[in-house]
This record gives sequence, structure tokens and C-alpha cells, in this order.
Amino acid sequence: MAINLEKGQKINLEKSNGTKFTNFCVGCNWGAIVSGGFLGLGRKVQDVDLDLSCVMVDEAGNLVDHIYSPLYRTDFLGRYGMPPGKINSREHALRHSGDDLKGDLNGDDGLDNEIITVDLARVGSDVQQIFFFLNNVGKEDFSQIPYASIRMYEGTPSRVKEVFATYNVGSSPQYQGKKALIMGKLYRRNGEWKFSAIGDAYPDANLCETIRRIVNNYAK
Ligand SMILES: [Ca+2]
Ligand SMILES: [Ca+2]
Repeated sequence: MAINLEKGQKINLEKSNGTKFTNFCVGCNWGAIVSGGFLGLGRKVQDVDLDLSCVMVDEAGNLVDHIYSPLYRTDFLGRYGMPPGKINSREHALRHSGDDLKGDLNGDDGLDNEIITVDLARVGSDVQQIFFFLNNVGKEDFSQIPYASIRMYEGTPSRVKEVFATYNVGSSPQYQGKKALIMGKLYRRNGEWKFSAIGDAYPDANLCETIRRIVNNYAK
């Protein structure tokens, strides 16, 4: 049975049979904004480009690796001192499914639009924390998006085996003016990986601002 994550909640990555989750997916499902229209006439669809990303930090809280869209312009990233985007982590422990620029155009398809696959056994030993976060590239805030949810599950990007935890983001007044969400972090404690749900939303204009925020306020 999936846990509905609450802000600040910490969970063990343990299955009901006592074994650990070491290979799983973190996925985000969201919808484009559909307005007007009657019997299919005059229906307008506005694409929504959310980006699911993650950064890895070491014991001192320094950035050591990242996964975010390679579509971000390098000159834009360079202004913030950020390296080019990529979809694989150093040891191929984490991998992104690719940048979805639109969201579901015909209602909720129940599938995640961007997915990061995680293999904890391959994460470099210097990585102590892995932060997952969401940015909206467009101008709308999360409250205007019909639905957006993040979930952790066992399976593959095309086949969901068992949902472990879910977190709902979109379409709620508390997200007015908010365009970034620091979802949560995986972290090592006594040689084991755990997950902590952060759930803090911010008005950050772009992903670089969110990464700075993570490094300055969350990683230490
Ligand atoms: Ca995207
Ligand atoms: Ca979807």
C-alpha cells in the first residue's frame, strides 16, 4: 500500500517483506492546461513543461553530480556556474527518461511524463544525499496546472510494479505563485539509504535558483 507523503516525513526504504528498495523509479505525472470548449469545439490546450531533476551532494554539502535536461542552454547555465544538463549520473546509478515539454494533452493517462530510475547500489561512495526537485519552465504556477504528482515505485519507466509513495503537487491554492518544489531527498544514515519528504514550494524563476537554494539551505 502506497504512502501519501506528508511534508517532513521520513521513511525507510523497506518493503512489507523486510527487504530493501534499492532499484526504483521516481516519476512525475502532470497535465497540460485545457480550457474552454464544448463537444470538442474551441478547446484550447496549453503545454506545461515541468522538469524533474536531481542533484547529488557530498558530506560537506558540495555539489558532486546532477541530472537535469540537456535542453537547458549552456550560456544560461553558465551564468549560474552550472554545468551542462545530462540524463545520466556519473556511475549510471540514476538515469532520466528524457525531457517532456508538454504534459498530458488528453487528460490524465496515469503514466509519468518524466522518470528518474534509481539504482542505489551503484551510487558513488562520496554521494551522501540526492535531492529530487521539480521546476516549471513556463510562466504558470503549480496551482494552475490541473494535476501534478510525484511518486516512487518499483518497476520500470513503462511498467509500474508497486507504488511505494506518492506526493500531490498541482491544482491547490497553497501553490499559488510557486513554480519550484523541492520534493525530497535520499540520504545515507548508518550505511543505509533513507528517504525524507521535504515538500517545500518556492517561486524560483528557474532550476538554477532551486539548485542554489538546495546547496545553500538544505544540503549542509
Ligand atoms: Ca520537461
Ligand atoms: Ca502522464
